[in-house]
This record gives sequence, structure tokens and C-alpha cells, in this order.
Amino acid sequence: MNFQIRTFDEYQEAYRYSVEDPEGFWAEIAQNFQWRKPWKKTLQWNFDEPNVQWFVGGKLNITENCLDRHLAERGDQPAIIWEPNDPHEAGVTLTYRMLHDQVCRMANVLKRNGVGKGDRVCIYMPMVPELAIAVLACARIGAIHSVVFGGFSAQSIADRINDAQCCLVITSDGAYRGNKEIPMKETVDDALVQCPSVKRVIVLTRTRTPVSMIKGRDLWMEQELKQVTAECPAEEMDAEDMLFILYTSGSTGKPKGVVHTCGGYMIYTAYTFQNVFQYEPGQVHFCTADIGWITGHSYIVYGPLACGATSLLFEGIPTWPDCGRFWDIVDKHQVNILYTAPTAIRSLMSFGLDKVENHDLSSLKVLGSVGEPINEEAWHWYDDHIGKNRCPIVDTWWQTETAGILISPIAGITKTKPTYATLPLPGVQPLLVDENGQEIEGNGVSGNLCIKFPWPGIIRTTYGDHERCKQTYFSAYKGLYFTGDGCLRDEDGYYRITGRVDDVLNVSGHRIGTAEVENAINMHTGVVESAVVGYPHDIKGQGIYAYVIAESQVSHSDAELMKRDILATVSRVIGPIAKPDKIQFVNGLPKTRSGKIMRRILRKIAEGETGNLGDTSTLLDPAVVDDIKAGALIGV
Ligand code: 6R9
Repeated sequence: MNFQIRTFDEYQEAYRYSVEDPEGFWAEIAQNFQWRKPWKKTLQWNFDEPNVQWFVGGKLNITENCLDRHLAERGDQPAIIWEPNDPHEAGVTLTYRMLHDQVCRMANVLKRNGVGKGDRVCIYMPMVPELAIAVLACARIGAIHSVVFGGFSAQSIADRINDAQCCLVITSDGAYRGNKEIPMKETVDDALVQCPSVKRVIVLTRTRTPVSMIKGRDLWMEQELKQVTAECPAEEMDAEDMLFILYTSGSTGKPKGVVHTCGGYMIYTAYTFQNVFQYEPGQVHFCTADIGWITGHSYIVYGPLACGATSLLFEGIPTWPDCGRFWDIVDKHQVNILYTAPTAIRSLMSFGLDKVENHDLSSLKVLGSVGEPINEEAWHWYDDHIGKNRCPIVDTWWQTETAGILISPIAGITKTKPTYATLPLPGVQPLLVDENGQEIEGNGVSGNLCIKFPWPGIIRTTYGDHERCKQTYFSAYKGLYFTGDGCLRDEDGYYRITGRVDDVLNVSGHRIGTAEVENAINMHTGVVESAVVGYPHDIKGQGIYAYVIAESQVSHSDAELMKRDILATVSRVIGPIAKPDKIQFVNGLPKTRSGKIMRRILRKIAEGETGNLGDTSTLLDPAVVDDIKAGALIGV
């Protein structure tokens, strides 16, 4: 690729160019890709509607860029290396040619089942090659994929399917995760009771667990694949046609369908992949995220494949069969780039070094971190024990809405500083604002992080509700994209993300809205009201603390039972990732006279800082606070 930054001077030069002439800058980068028809205008935008269009009028298909164009030069190079959950099961290596073949076949299966350009397809699968194949098959024919993380509940799947009006679901019978076998098709069946738009379900065999197959609706993937050829011309897409929808939590109860489009998403994920990780041909890139999250979309599937890289896809979890699994994989597949989340690092740290030291990690060249702020201790452990102080760490800050990395060191080029995402990538113009929307200039300051100019991967809309996109991201500060994150800019101009400033929690790197969890808790019988806040958690980064008002006084033994039932309800409504770590029954919640819950106070109590609760004079009934303090679950 003709856009790799090699020195810090080149970074500065690229950055300057990208700010002075963003259109010229991105047009040059986009020329490295395969377009069916060139674009007429590189960028058209305003942040008021908002309306952002990149490469206007350009035609392409992202799978031609991720697959076809690599065939001549690297058709026999591995595109995907799959490591199964069970280390004793044989893995799979798909070369670019094999992946191309399988994507075309799966695309034909979709077509055979009535899916066409613009149709929405829901994908609910474990981390198997067929997941990446399904994603690319949708893109091949211009269908819009909506991947739902395999840990979500039937209700969450149903909400997402209905919001996007998906016509087809791709799933598997079950999934393996560590020593567990998890039903997938059954969960989809439970969801589909509420989803009249779904006409077909394609089911992969993975665990051979018994499943019901509804006549006229459900089909086995293996059988369908026998009916098709590997001939599937790619659909010609407009640069601004939708590529996918990915749901993410915000401060309201309902997840938003973040929309990304074909051209800008491709350019941005490829550019950032190549540069941030300094990928060299032949290297093996291991991103440990699930494809159900944006990190998996951008840095397991699209970014690496657009750059002709080898991407490792891992089905299992870091702690099974033991806590050395990642290091086992690094050793076995000679991984060069490892991209993981601080929560995984902290969890592995807690097991000590035994399972690290018996593996050869010398293949590693670059380490990445994503999803949440990385604490200093975890940063150093990663640096000392995994990178052996010879691998640069890239702490990459970005969001579902941004498509790719916005603020991050460039591996080996930007001087790193523990806990700092360091500097904006070329094309990214961050600024900090205060509560009144005034820009805070200079260094050694902190504020709310906004971006003032579009980059090719910026969110285009929230599916089916453009107003929501405008309200959430473009209305807090006029003319700016608001990230929802707090941020510090130090004396060197380095950025450090301090965490969400809205009611969004970050639990083990997963975004969870407090309102979503509250709605789920409130559905449980006997619950009158609840309030959920985050608190510092050693492994998860943030834990979930729920204050619950029950209908009648609950005795100690009843309370334990009710807590278990509430957890089951949250699991059922959202998924196990949203289960509160602590539940405290309270008689009242601290509310203002206008009825707003003062979460600031609840957060302080959950953090164990009961001494200094700040101004409580606006509370309707200050006495509830003493009551809550007395029953606080600290250090338990
Ligand atoms: C890619 C991803 C986005 C939120 C984001 C921020 C937090 C992500 C971070 C980070 C500090 C980093 N976040 N990376 N905080 N340092 N390197 O995680 O997307 O799931 O949408 O979450 O995650 O709070 O706003 P997403």
C-alpha cells in the first residue's frame, strides 16, 4: 500500500496535509483501492443535519477489494487462520482463494433465498470462519449485515431484527466457549416468535446439539452450500450505500443501529490498520475481539483483508483450557501483532507469570489495546511480560461510531506514554470543550472530547431514525461530533481518554447503557424502581452496581433469592454481560425536586467515597442518602 507512514516526520507531514487539504489527502489514499467508477467529489458535508458523504458518486464493492484483487498476487497466502475453542480440534486456514470461493458460495446461498441488495441480514454466530464468510457474503451482494454478538439474549436479538426489519438470519446450532456449550439456534427461535420480517434461517452445524428446524423457514447451511456454485459477481455499490448496521448502547434504553457505508468505511479501516499496526506483508495479526463488536468488524475482517493481511480468528476465551491460551496461540501461529482489551490483560495478570513464561513470544512485534482506558499497571505488565520491552504498545481510542481508530500511537513511530492514546491519526481533528461548548485551547487541560471535521469512517446515521443520530452526536455542541468521552490533553499535547461522561458503562470493554440495565431490572416482578451506576472493578474496569427498590421490605434470605432472580431477568432481557455485580435494596433513591435521580451521589457511594458527597441540598429527601450509605456494599 502506498500510504504507509514510516517515520515521525512522515506522520507530521501526513497530519499537516490531512488538515490543510483533507479532500486531497483522502483522495490520494483512496486511489490505492479498486473502484468500478471513480468518485466525482471527495467530500460533501455538514454536521448540522448531519449529512456526510465521502467519495460521492464512486462505485465499488468492498469484497472485490478484500478478496478478488488479492488473488493474482497472494491467492495462496492465508487470509484467515482459525483457532478453535478446543486446542485439540483441528483448526482451519483459508487462503485468499479459498475465502473468495467460500464467500461467493455463501453469497449465492443468500441470493437463492431471496436476499438482494439493500436487504438486511442478521448474523448471530460463534467465532467460526463461517461468521466472517457470512459477513463478506452479505457485502458481496449488497445486503446490509447486522451482526449481533453471540452473548446477547433472544429479546435483544428480536429488538435488533425488528428495528432493521431483517429478512434472513444466519446462525449455528450451538457454540463452544471454554468448557461450555451454548445454544444459538434455540435462542434465535425464541427471538423469532416476535419477528415476522424473517423469512429464512440458515443454520451452520457446529455443536450438533438437537435443534428444531421449521419447515419452509429453516435450512442447514451445509445443504444449501451444495446447491450453489462459486461464481458470484460482486454487486456494484455506491460509496455511500449502507455496508452494515451495528447496534450499540447509548444513554437511553434502546440501542442504536450505527450505520456505516461502503467507501469511507473501507478506506478508513484499511488506512488505520496498515498504519497503526505497521503491518508488513506475511505477518499474522491476532485481534482477540468478537466479530459481534466493531473491533472485530474493522480489525479482524475488513481492515486486514483490505490490506491483504493474514487475520487470526479465535473461537474461545483467554482462560481455557488455562490462562496461557493466548500465549499458546501466539506461539503456535507465530503471531506478530496482538490486539486485545485491558480487561483481558488484567484478568491474565491476576494468574501470574507461570503460563506466560513457558511460551515463546518472540514472534510478537506490536501490541495493541482497545475498548477502555488501560491502567498503568496493566500497561507495564503488557510491556514487560508480553512485549518483553521490545514491542511498541498502541493504545487505540475509537468507537463503534467512528468505524476505526482515531487517536493512537503509530507503532514504533509515535513515542508512547502509559495510559495515553497519544496523538490523533492523520485526518482526525480533535478538540476539548467545556460544559458550555467553549473550546479549551492549549495544553495541560481537560474537557469533553469532540471532533470538528469528518473522517471517512464517521457514522452516517442511526438506522431508521436520523434525528436520533443528530441528537446524540451532533447537537450537544454545535458543529461538532461529540464522542461522549472525557479527555485530558497533557503538556506534550498527548491525549488521554478518561472515560464516558454520559450514562454509558464500559464493562470489560463492552458498552452498556445504565438505562438498559434499569429497564431490565424493572421488568422483574416486585421491583418498583432501580438505578444503575458503574464503579471501579479490578478486572472489568467498571462493574455494575444496582440500587433497587422492592415492593415490600425484603428479609435477608428473600433478598438473596430476589437478587438471583433479578440477575436471571437481566440475563434473559439483555444477556449475561449486563448482569449487575452488586445489588443493594434501598427504600428510596436520591432524587431532585424535579424527580431526576442524582447519579453522582450513587456513583460516589458505589465507589466507597461516602465521606464527600458534595451538594445534596437540592434533594427532595436528603435522609434517603444516609439510608443508602448505611447499606452500601463496599469491598464485598
Ligand atoms: C472500539 C470500541 C467505545 C468507547 C469509547 C471509550 C471506550 C475505547 C479506548 C476507550 C480509553 C481507549 N474506549 N477505546 N477508552 N482508551 N483506547 O471499543 O468501540 O464498543 O463503541 O466503545 O470505549 O469510552 O467511547 P465501542
